Amino acid sequence: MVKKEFFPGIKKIRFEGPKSKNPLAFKWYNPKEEVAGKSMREHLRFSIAYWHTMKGSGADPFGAPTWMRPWNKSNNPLRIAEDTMLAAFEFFTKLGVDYYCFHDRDICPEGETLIETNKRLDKIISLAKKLQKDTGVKLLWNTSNMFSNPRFAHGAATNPDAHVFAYAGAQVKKMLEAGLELGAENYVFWGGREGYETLLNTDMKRELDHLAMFLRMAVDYAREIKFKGQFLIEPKPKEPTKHQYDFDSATVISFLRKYGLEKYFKLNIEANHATLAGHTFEHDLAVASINGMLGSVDANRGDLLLGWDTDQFPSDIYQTTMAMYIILGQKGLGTGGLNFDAKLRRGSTDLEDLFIAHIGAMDAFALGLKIANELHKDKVLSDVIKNRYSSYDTGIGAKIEAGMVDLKDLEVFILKNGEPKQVSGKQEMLENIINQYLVG
Ligand code: XLS
Ligand code: NI
Ligand code: NI
Repeated sequence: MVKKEFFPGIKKIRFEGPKSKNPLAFKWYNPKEEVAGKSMREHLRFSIAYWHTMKGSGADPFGAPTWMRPWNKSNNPLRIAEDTMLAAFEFFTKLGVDYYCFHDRDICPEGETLIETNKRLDKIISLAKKLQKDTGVKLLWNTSNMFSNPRFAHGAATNPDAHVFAYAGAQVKKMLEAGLELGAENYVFWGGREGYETLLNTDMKRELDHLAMFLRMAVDYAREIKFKGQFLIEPKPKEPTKHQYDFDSATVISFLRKYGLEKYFKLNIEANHATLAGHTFEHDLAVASINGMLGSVDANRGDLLLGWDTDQFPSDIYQTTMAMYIILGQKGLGTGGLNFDAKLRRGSTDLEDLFIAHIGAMDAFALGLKIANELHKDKVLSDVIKNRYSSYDTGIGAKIEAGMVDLKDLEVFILKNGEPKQVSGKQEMLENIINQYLVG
């Protein structure tokens, strides 16, 4: 059989340096280049999101699909699933990305029954396994789509109907087995429709208890089958429901702690979800990181003028620098990676646009990595921050941190020392310095 080629005319993408005019070459991402003792490739652990890159169609609520992909040509949906998988691995290897991520329903359409669906899945999973072996591409994480099928209209684990809860459980069971089979390094729970529209018909306490119970079952089953991947929860504040339960890092961490689940989970932080929650990307990364729970990243970008998840490719170097600053600060993402949960704009209809978009995103993170490393090396921020809190290193501050003083002691201190002096936060100076680093 002749090997099918879905991206003819596109060769393996190479690093050509910042002066290159070739849109199909890396300007900054040089996989072998060392930064702080590790190659860029090891630092960045890029991953492709199967749902956008392979299954996206360009359709929006106002119009039909605009992207006519060569892997969607057959009349047989199972043939399409196979062709899509072949095209995916051609894309990963031509782009030079080591990881990918998928939902169960991305890689294969559902059948009439669970048995039929799982049989189909088994076939496509074995194709994925073979292609992983042939190419060396690995599975960063997989997940279950428990939001598209109409049965999940009122949620999955938080559905008021226990029958639906059970369906979701069966689905996650299968995907944990798939994760084991494919060596997934993580397993993601993104909320889907876990949330609510109105309290007029919702028992929020019961729904949250059910969600915790569901996650506990997943942890137990993973242990039973010896699936070792890291569990991740991906916060998002709204969309598709009005109030998503996994609002942001802080909300998810307190939920996990309430139910005693915190040691089994880390967080997968998505840039556009953080901004929808009214935070910066780096804020939600930092909240996860200071709690020891930053596990992975969905690397994309929103649009400040639009109030939904636009899932654009990351291109803002300020943002990628701040993200990499936090990631380097915690010595990397461990088993996590930078997954491009991003899609082309509807009008970007050329097949090569898929490559161009990912190249730009990889370059943006490569630059972010290099600049963040310089900031760390030169202690640009850390020295200023250390100094800003230095009053806690000696005297009354040290006693406060050590828990050695009470309110009466504080009163005595003030009676003796009077008003504190005004101290500048130096924000503009720091912003100016960051710009010097960005421009180089
Ligand atoms: C949706 C989420 C989703 C998860 C995977 O907004 O970003 O794509 O990453 O279920
Ligand atoms: Ni995501
Ligand atoms: Ni998203």
